[in-house]
Parts: sequence; C-alpha cells; structure tokens
Amino acid sequence: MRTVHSDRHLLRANRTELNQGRLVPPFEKPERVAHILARLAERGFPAVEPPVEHGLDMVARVHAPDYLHFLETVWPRWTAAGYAGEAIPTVWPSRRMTRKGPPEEIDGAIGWYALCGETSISGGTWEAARAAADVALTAADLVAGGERAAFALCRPPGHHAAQDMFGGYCFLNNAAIAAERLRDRGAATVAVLDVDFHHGNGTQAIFWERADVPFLSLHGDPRFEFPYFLGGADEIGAGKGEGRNVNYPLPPGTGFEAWAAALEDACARIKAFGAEALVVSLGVDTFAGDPISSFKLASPDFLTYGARIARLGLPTLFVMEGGYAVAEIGVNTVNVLEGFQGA
Ligand code: Q9C
Ligand code: ZN
Repeated sequence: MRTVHSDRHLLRANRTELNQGRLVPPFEKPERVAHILARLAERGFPAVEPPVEHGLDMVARVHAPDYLHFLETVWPRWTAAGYAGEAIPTVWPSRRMTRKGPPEEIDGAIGWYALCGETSISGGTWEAARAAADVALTAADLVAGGERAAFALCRPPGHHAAQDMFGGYCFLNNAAIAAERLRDRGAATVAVLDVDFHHGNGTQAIFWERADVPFLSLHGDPRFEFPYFLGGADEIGAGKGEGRNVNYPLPPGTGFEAWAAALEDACARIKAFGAEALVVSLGVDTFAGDPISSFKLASPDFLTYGARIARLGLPTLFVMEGGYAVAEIGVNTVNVLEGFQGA
C-alpha cells in the first residue's frame, strides 16, 4: 500500500493545549507522525510519496470561504493585536446570544469559528493544514486511479472540522475533502467510516443532507466524551441524507468484542448503501493505552479490524485522524493497514 505524506506537517507545532484547566504541551504533536513513518519503513511499506498541490478548489467544496480566510489570517491578526500567547478562543456565540456573524476583533472572531477551546493556533498551522488536505487529495487520486487502497498520513487531523469550525485538533476535514474527490472521480456513493475514538462531528455535519456520502461512526458516547454535543444514535441525517448518518455511541471502557460488533453492523450498512468506494477516518485512539480516551483495544485488534474492512471489497482510502499513545501509534496504525493487506 502506498502512503502519501508531507513534511509540512512540522509547521503545525503549537506549544499549548488547554487541558484540565492548565496549558500543557499538546497531545497532537509532530512525533506522532515520526513513529508511524518509522513503523511503515520497518514493515517494508513503499517509500512515502509527497503530495501534489491541488490548490483550494476541492477544499472550498467542503469549507466556507470566510472560514478559509479566517484560518489564513488568524495568526497575523492575533499577533498584530499584541496578544502574547498562542491563539485560543475564550468566548463563543452561545445559547441566547444572537449575533449572526464574526465580530471585527480577532478575540471574538476566533470564538465564532471555534467549536471548543483546547486547540491553540500558532504560526504555520494554516500551511500544515493545507498540506494535509493535499495529502488526502493525492492519496484519493491514487485510489481513483485504480489502487486497491492508499494511506493518507495527514497531520493535523480533520474529522472534527466542520464547514466553518475548527477544534479537536482539526482545521480542514481531510476525509471529507477526499470523499468529494472520489465522488468527482466517478464513485457514485462514497462511504465514510470513522473509527477514531471521538465522534466525527465535522464529517457528520458536512454530509448531513447528502445521500451520496453516507457517514458511519463508532465512538465514545458523547454523554461522557468529547465532542459532547453531537454523536448520538438518534442522529440519522436529514433530507436526501435521511437514514445515511449512522452513529454507534459506545460506553466508556468498551473492549474489542463490543466494538467489533458495531463495526460488523456498520459494514453491513455500507454494503446496503451500495458504496463504491470507502474512506476510513483512521484514529487509533481506541487503543487501551491512549492518554485521552477510554476504549480498550489491544494492538493485535487493529490487525483484525483492518482485515474486516478489507472484506468489504471496496477501493479504500485510509485517512489519519487521532491517536495519542505515541510509542504505540506506529504499530497500531500500521497494523490496520497490514490487516487490510493480509485479508
Ligand atoms: N485535553 C482527535 O482525535 N479533547 N481529536 C481533549 C484532552 C479534545 C481529539 C481532551 C480531543 C480531540 C482527532
Ligand atoms: Zn480522536
């Protein structure tokens, strides 16, 4: 399986994350990718390939123009305002506040576009996010061109990013952008299967009314887990998309047996939807040793479910999302790819 990857992810090197009332070093850090690259090489995968620059046309199919302009300018605006730390929102258009667009001041504007407050923005974030979108698009083109599967080693991740919102370490929704590309290149129905520990709220929002891109997500029950305000089983899509959004909220501490049962149901539905291609939002924060998640998957379980996904028999694009047990992220991620290839 070929991997697309850009060194420009290194430009995303923020120093702070608001966690449990303190600013701490971010969980979503560059070393995550280094471990995945090392494991790919160790297991004999082909040399990683750089992305082809695609411009912003496909990105703009998923994200609003004013949001893209915000991402491009937020850091210079923040520093021009004289703010010393990294850009972090402190105020939101919350319930009973009725303004319908971003205010002039960057401190307010960042709250308009933020879904939450842990994800700081620093210089280079926009450039890294753009490169990650190019990685996803380039890998999608490999699959559209006839590869059985490809791996988009994206960083920063994307599945929490909605049309006009960043947060949960995500800025551009790489998986959604790739799904649009696969649609353009001829797959009539492209399913997105999200196996990251957290609900893919951004991807759900983007495809909520779409019949051609069904979204299925296995995740920690939002009554107990981030992103808290989306991801329930009763969210089934609307309009033409009704019945094509499928959430599997699972209790804290879920182990592989229950997780795999949900995956089995998701696979049956992907078949029933008539998907012609598959995008997997691949987060490995379901691992038992993950520092911010509560599921109990063991490293060999990733091999098992990679093989199950392969048995769908669909052209498949794996898009990297979360996973914060850095020492094991390489083994767990590559196990999914090896399980897929071995099936
Ligand atoms: N500070 C992804 O896995 N909550 N994002 C953090 C610890 C946000 C995870 C709690 C988690 C976002 C792509
Ligand atoms: Zn996650």
